[in-house]
Amino acid sequence: MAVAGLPLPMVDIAHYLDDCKFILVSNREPYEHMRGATGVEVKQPAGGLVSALDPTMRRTHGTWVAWGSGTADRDVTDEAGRVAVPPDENCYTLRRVWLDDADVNGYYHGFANQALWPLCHMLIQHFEFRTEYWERYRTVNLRFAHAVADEAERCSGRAMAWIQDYHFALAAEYLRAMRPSLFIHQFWHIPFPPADILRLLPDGTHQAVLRGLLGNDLIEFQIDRYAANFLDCVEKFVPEARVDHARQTIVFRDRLVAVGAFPISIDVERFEQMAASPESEARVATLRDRYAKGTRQLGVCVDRIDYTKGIPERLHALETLWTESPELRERFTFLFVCTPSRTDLPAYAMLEREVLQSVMAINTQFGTPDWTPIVFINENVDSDLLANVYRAADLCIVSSLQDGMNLVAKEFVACQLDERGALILSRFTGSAEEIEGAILINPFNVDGFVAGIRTALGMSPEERKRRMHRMRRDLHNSTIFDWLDSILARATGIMGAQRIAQRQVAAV
Ligand code: GDG
Repeated sequence: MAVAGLPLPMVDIAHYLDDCKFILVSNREPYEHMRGATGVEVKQPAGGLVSALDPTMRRTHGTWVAWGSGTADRDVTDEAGRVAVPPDENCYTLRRVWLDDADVNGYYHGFANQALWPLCHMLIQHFEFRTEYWERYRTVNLRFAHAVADEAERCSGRAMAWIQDYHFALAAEYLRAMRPSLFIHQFWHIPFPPADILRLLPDGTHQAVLRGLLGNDLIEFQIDRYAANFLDCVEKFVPEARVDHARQTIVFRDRLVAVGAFPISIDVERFEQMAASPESEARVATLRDRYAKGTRQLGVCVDRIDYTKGIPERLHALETLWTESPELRERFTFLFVCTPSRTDLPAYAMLEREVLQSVMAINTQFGTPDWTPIVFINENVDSDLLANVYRAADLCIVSSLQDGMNLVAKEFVACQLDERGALILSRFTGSAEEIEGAILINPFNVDGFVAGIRTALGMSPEERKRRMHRMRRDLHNSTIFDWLDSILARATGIMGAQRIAQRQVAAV
């Protein structure tokens, strides 16, 4: 993957940061050094966050702290785990934190992905708590906090740390103890559960998670409902905290912690460009010729194979549709892009097997010598191909059982340059609260789900165009750069207010 030639950032972060050093913290690193056949190769993991934040980081000359997961990562860093990136351009510092197998197993696969992930998505049948995982999670969060504190120490002036996600629920509190005046904020990408779910974590642990997050000055959630759940949990489980629901603030250990909703989005122009390229036009024409000629229609979906995404529910709805409406056989084909994910965890490996079996059973039951109902791509495909698939489709289904936001819905809208497609979207995604014009479904209600697909299939081209046009217009007003801009505006606003308050105290 390319490491150079990324677009310039559309948010001038320097304008916000003034002389303040920016320290970003995430589990995944923006550049991985890998041992390859021809020596060390540098890879940039695909994904919205890295492609939005890397150009931004280039402007800040700050530091990105992340797990050094590449096979050659240690070969290129100094003793503190630091390396200048992007390679040959040296715009900012990547500070790698080293994790051994037991750390990865306990902190990442264990507590983050087997306890917090299912709990936050309210899919408690997958929830597994082990004390050993929790201990590792604490140790690794502490290690990250030390790395950030060290980075803050290295600069003479002020610094701001921005932590990403549920891998680091405890880091802010540890960091606060090390650097009391550091400005710390955190974006929580996944849902935040109601109190009755959070308390399934053992006594002491759910309170620790909340107190950990309260080490921040600002906690950003995707939508208001998750922010409200967090405030509610703090009120119930952290008796020393004072919660103001109307202002979305908490007074904790004599500090004010702000909470808010900042819905994440995508780099809309990047997706549009991918969907508009000459190669894309050709691929879209091929896809339509093969699957959507004349009155035939093509449905698509794109997911990591994860139990939160409602993949078996989607298969069940399609099976029901083709059973109840034989006339749709050979007239409606569905393309699944299903990327293997977290395959080290038994629940994920099992889900992948289950999905493959269902696809085979459906194709055997309804398929004919000339028609395969489900075309299944079971690998990570490049983002250009994704853009072509989104553009070629007559409809896209996102059927998550719970989802913090869901970027696939927004990517589909961005790539619909011909405005021909309908979006079928689970009510239980953050996106459903933002996108107006989708056909909303409840993935747990198979009949309603099937009715949603029928509505999409039967919708007139004019109505689809009208809806898609509106969704595209709204998306243009809410890109990943708007997201970044609103977070930084809020964070620096709070920082400024804190400085004024400190000066007033000093003057008394
Ligand atoms: C978490 C939250 C929140 C998928 N397959 C391929 C591929 N993808 C890309 C998609 C999309 C991304 O992966 C998936 O994003 P989602 O938003 O659907 O979900 P999570 O990974 O669960 O992310 C979620 C998000 O964080 C951001 O805050 O929206 O709610 O769960 O971008 O396009 N990309 C490529 N090949 C694939 O095969 N290139």
